[in-house]
Amino acid sequence: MKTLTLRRPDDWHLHLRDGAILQGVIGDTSRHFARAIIMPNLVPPVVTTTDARAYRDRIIAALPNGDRFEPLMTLYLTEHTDPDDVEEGKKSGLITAVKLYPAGATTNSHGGVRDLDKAMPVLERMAKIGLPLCVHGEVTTPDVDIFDREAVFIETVLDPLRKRLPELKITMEHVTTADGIDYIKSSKGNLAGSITTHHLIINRNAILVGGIRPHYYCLPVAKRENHRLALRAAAISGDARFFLGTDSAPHVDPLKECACGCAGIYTSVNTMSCLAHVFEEENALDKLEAFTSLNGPVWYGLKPNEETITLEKRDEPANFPPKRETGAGPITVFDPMFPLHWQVVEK
Ligand code: OTD
Ligand code: ZN
Ligand code: ZN
Repeated sequence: MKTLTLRRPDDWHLHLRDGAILQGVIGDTSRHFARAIIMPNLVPPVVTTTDARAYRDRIIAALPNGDRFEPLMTLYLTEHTDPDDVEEGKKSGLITAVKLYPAGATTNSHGGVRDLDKAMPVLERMAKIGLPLCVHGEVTTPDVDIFDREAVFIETVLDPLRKRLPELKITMEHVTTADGIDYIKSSKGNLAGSITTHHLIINRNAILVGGIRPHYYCLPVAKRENHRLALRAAAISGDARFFLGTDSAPHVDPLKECACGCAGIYTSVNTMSCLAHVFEEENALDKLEAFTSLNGPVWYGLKPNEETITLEKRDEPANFPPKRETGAGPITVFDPMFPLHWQVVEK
């Protein structure tokens, strides 16, 4: 039997929600991951240090007994965010990053930023104190095709911002295009990118071929095959600027399976199995640890985890539950459309 031992992974982009969903999903992350950057797009969003502290407490309270897991908190950037509050959040050790959602770009982002100029005082302070900005890198203007939103964002928002404030450390989250990968690779510094599990596995056909498949719909929407291949090449390259951010985004089934379904794919349950499969397929199992456990901590100025996890490749494929039942309803688990032979050995 093949086995693979890695330092315990971290998830550098995760949605845990709140209440019954948080309660239902947190264990799927804390089972395998030591830390995760927690997205602030609750309703209402996590905008102040006080909000973030209270949310962190709710996450800790929801953890299954005995699980050690550290939520790394973020603030949702608005045009009214107070630079002093952000600085205090960083100094107290509570805040790991600030999140930029262009208004309307994804789930619960209507309160995001419309005019980046209005957020410049906060961004300047972040540059000064070394606090990273995580960005959802898509423009939302109606004249831009949804498949081009990322490329246009790089050209019209990200690149100008980086020129204006080169000291600001920016994570381009959930990169979905070859354009994004090339832009990060060509940058001289202060820029890194997270890649999701599902964007390494599906292209846009998964959403549309043979019927509309809402459980493969997420934002940024999956792109053409050439983009998926570029993401794979970056993930397995060992390049320290690329690391895992699952963007696992649970929604209960009724909100996905309807005429106007929510965006989001729930991958926390089987992410490590999926990634081992992908990296093996690419003959790059030796690079998996860099992607899941080493590159992210370096970027965020943290130590890699001391603990390890072991994966085993079994003859029998794993039997993941198709749905995670929660107090708010069932949440469909990502189906990679191939059998998963790699499994984390549960302690
Ligand atoms: N994408 N769904 C959600 C967020 C992300 O852009 C994202 O980070 C969500 O449901 O919160 C999604 O498809
Ligand atoms: Zn996003
Ligand atoms: Zn997300």
